[in-house]
Amino acid sequence: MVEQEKDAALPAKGNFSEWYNELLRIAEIMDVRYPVKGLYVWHPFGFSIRKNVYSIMRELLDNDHNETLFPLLIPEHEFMKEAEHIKGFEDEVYWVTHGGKDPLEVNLALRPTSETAIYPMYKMWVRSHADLPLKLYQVVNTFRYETKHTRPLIRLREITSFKEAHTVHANWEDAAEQVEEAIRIYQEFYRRLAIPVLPSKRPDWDKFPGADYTIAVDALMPDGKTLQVGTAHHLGSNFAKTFDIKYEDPTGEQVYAHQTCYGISERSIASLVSIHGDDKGLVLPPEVAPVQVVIIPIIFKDGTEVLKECEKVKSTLEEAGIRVTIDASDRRPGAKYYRWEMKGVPIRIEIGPKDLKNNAVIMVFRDSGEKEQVPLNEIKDEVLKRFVTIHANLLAKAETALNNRIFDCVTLDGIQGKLKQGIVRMPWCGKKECGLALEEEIGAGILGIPTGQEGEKSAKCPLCGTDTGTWVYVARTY
Ligand code: A5A
Ligand code: ZN
Repeated sequence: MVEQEKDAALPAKGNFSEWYNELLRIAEIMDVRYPVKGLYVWHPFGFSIRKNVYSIMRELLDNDHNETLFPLLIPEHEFMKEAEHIKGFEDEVYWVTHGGKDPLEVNLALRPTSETAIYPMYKMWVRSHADLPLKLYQVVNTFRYETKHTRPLIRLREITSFKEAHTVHANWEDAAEQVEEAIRIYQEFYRRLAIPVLPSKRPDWDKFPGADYTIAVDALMPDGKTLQVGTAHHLGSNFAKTFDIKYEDPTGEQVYAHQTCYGISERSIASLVSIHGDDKGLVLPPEVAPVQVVIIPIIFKDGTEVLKECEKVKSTLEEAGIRVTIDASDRRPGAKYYRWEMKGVPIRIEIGPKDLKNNAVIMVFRDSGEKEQVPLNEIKDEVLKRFVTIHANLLAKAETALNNRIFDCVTLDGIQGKLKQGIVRMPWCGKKECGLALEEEIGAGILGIPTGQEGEKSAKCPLCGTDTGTWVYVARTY
């Protein structure tokens, strides 16, 4: 191995935690050396993945939401208005108390989320039923003084890529429909990332502070723990009453609005790199790969002809909107393969003198490792066709991995054994005591009730023995 390669050796993915940290470093996604706990730096390559991922989110939302941008600082008196919300967040807020040496007249919270920044403005913006529904979103940084173990992209104190949508509706039912729509949008978003997610209704004690209820989507990480990668909250008229958000209905009466909010963060990228990556590094679905095709010239003596052909192939692909790089550095081909495999480039094209004689190139696919000879005049079509199948393969593989790791269990012993491997589905009577006792006894919590559940077979809650038709997901969580 050349020096460079040894430096960059990645631990096997079986050792997930180490693999994850090293992958973020070697593939140049995040630099974790910033000297504040829970704050990390995006490398340009990682940021480029982020850009592609978030443009999918924007595309899905821009359909019928508008993008906006609110201030980072929230005055204390606004932040302190909604009692439940305060209770949920007060231990997590960073406060700005000084301007230079002067104490501020009003302390300012760094937003941990933006309800209390946005809703005082909604009070002024919402006047009539004709203003509804109002659907805005923003992509911002938020700050949470997290006390659990911080990890890059997973648990941050500065969440740098917080997409939060805030909607206002005429009544409770419309808001409930919007929560369902939000979950559909998140499922589509994750489908585009080739990640299957499980939507479930959180138990009451785990809902968003100030909400009527919360639906979350979870992804299964390679170590069998789940990661909550998105949430949608029905806020009822709780915030509307606190912030006095009313509208005039068609009969001229002033009525409180109903609201929802829903958010995702760079956890989406944590799940993306974790679920698809392998022992060689990143594996990216083509749509979000910063480099979609890398061309490696195989040069022996005079490389003029080969390089000319590489440029030609590059232009052809670029004309079709494909992101292409030629690696013409003087590294050995093996070192180049290694490098671009680490970066998750979906397709590698090798072009050498022998290939030119055959009027063909060699294509190698990152997801399967498969090789194929492709005639020069078919390269573009083949690449576009393969992008579709690569995405489908990644999704199918992730779906199989998920389905193989969901286990139905009806006894505490059974649950404990299976939790090491993945997610358990168990009957639950619905009582909080049983939910909390479960956490106590086996150290894993109820994720929630799968959405759309009906007609399940009846079974006994393993904690209290009550018969129930409700089954919940239980998992070890990040
Ligand atoms: N205003 C609503 C949308 C809200 O704040 N919801 S939330 O608290 O549930 O956060 C939305 C999503 O952000 C979560 O589902 C989770 O995926 C992500 N998230 C929350 N805290 C995070 C943290 N400390 N680091 C990274 N992501 C986080
Ligand atoms: Zn019970």
